[in-house]
Amino acid sequence: MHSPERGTFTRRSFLQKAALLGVAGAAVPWRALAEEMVTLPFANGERPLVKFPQKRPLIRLTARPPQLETPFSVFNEGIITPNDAFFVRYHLATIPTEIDAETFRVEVKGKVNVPLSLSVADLRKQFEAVEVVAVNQCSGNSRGFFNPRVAGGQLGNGALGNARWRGVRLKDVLEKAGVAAGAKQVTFNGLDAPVIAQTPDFVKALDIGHALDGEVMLAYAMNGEDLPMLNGYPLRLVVPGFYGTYWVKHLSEITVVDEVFAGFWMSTAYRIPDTAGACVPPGTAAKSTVPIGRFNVRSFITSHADGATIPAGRETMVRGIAFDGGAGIAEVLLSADGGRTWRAAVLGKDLGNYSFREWTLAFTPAAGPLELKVKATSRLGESQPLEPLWNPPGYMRNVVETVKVTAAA
Ligand SMILES: Nc1nc2c(c(=O)[nH]1)N[C@H]1C(S)=C(S)[C@@H](COP(=O)(O)O)O[C@H]1N2
Ligand SMILES: [Mo]
Repeated sequence: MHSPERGTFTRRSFLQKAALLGVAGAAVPWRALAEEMVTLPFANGERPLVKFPQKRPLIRLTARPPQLETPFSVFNEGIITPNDAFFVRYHLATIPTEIDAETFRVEVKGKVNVPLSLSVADLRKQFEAVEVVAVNQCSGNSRGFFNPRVAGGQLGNGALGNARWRGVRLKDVLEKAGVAAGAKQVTFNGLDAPVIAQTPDFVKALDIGHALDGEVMLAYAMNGEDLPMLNGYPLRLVVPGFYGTYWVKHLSEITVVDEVFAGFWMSTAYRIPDTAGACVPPGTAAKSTVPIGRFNVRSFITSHADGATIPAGRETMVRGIAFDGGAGIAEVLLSADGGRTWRAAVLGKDLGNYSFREWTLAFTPAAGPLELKVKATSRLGESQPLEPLWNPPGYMRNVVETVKVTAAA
């Protein structure tokens, strides 16, 4: 079922053993023994937990390139997602596994007055350091729950994470280069590359006004450490409130352009229906599309998994997270009766509008089955639908989540 891994990455010792035994590429019986499996709650949801460099065992969607989900229980351990648990998403199979920070440069070019070539040390020396706590979420997070199902990585809810990013403002770097009149967009390219020339390189674009808003960041650190290699070492774009697709890793080229960039990953992929809620009737195509942008509002229960048993007649603390695309969370409501009645949860520490916001609520259930539901509202008044919205690429799922538990005496 799982294709053999031939990269330099996972389970090197196993691969060496397998090679010695001459079984690399054949059906490898040790794999099932070596790997713990998890089952995401949809058809064909069986996944191995696999350890990659600098990472704890994560839920592996694909090995080449690595696509790893964070086990959901991690989000109950704290509001910041540890670097070694942070999810990983790549599109192209040729990814850097070693980068020399001494020789690494990011080029700033195109419609600028003075092109720049900057090391991470230059960025640290020449520009003011800034920090933001921000959620990075893949557009296709939770795609596996789409019904009717859609093509693409069948992700559970773990393709997101919340980190404290440190770096410099893209604005400051662009202003040092001097943006020429007529600039329309800025494109971003990283060191990863397609295996075959026919595959379009992963290049993303932001409108010039967005690139100059002072919030978009070139980040060299995450939670007080260098970026993990798999999360973009030594430099990545951080676009607070925007889907992860724009957060280009191993960022090596920043190009100011005087047109709307037409590359594949902007003009064909990562587009959503141009409708309210970015949705269309299930199973239909969108009439027109636009590039995906900001997160919609989401919330999760992290303290209890589906099928959990809680004590009847005694107080239980329910806990979780909520976030949106940058307005901040105004309110989180919890229902313990399948959505008939709702109570306001207590919001935790505010780490800024782009961060996860913790929420808690204590309640005392009577014995019996319970449907817990959580619904957040942003400071813009945007909330979550009770029934899932649908679109062909399986993006932006934000239905009110339900966790079924049983209260037992
Ligand atoms: N260079 C590069 N950057 C990339 C990608 C990629 O394929 N190559 N994927 C993007 C997508 S779709 C997502 S969701 C985020 C994921 O960030 P992470 O791997 O650090 O979790 O990286 C983005 N940056
Ligand atoms: Mo993504």
